[in-house]
Amino acid sequence: MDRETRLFAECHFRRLRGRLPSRVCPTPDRVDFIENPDSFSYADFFKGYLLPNLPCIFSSAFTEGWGSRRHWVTPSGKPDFDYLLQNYGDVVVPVANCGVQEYNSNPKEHMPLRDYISYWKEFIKGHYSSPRGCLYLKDWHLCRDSSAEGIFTLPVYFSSDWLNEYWDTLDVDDYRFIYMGPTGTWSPFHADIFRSFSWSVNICGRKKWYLFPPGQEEALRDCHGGLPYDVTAPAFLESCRHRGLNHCSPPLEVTQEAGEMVFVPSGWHHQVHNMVIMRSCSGINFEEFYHFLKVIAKRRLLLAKEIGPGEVEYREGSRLDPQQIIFDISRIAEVLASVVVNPDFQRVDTSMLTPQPEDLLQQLEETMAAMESL
Ligand SMILES: O=C(O)CCC(=O)C(=O)O
Ligand SMILES: [Fe+2]
Repeated sequence: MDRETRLFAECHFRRLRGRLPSRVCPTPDRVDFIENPDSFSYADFFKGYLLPNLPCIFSSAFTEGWGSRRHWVTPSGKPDFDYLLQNYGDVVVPVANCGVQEYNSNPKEHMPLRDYISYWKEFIKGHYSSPRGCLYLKDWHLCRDSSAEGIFTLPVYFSSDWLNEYWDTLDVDDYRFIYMGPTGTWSPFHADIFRSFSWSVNICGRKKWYLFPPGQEEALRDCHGGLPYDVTAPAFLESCRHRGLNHCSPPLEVTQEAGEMVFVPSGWHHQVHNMVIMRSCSGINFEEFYHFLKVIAKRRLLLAKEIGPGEVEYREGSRLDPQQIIFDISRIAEVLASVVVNPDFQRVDTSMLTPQPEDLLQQLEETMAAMESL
């Protein structure tokens, strides 16, 4: 991130500060397609999509060098079952049954990848149906459980990824998931954890996304306040018509082709259908949220201390530049400041928290002040 971009972003957030947060965002007319990696900088993404919180699709040129794209797909664009079996056949993976609704999600079971692939082959042979239902391999933490060396390369646009950095630091979890499944598998309507933004790449096959800007989900609630499970279900569409829900504009529909990367901005609800086939993606209570912020804050404060001329070395060869560090510190400070004054957080017993949230906030603010001139 360059200095001008950071100042631009800080100005953007200063302007937002006085505004009401619950404003319903209008649905944009279209989703931009970003063709060429050479002419699309970090600042372009940051100013054009991340800050305005708008989705976009990156062309397959952005994921050209990925090992998964090379090894996991046959020349005819189908998943390479033999390669997957040879390399991951014994790995136990989570599998959801898309045909069974459990609250607003699907029940999950676990099985070795080998069994899932057998099911998949049977499903294809059975003309895309099976007595076992429609099973979707979801949320497989391949990167956490085994070496994912070369499978993907973190796009520069997502290099300051707080959620994954948090879990990597704790060495417990991550938000990097693989999904794979036959045509017909799908993910019900939801928004991502903590209203985080996410990005996701199709290794092969085609996905259809239904995207709803933040706030629009409110108009979709039923009489009990529940959010829909399937926004494409005829009964749901009929109930919308019945209730005269024309103040809720239809979702943005996006088709994601093989190799393409979708950016899902913060707080956007979405539903996803596999039209042809597989993907890999990146992506608590108040106490845990504080812990999460603290871990990232400490890491940024440490990096801030080291800022000298040029770039700062950062985890396994990827780098965070000084402007990104300063920007992250100011964002963490702002989020923490709003956590500290939140009435729900004030009900939490914070006496055991170290450092005390107010002290951490002060440290962040002092560091920001000391770095103002950079
Ligand atoms: O691909 C899917 O089925 C779900 C993707 C999703 O919800 C996400 O990446 O946030
Ligand atoms: Fe999602």
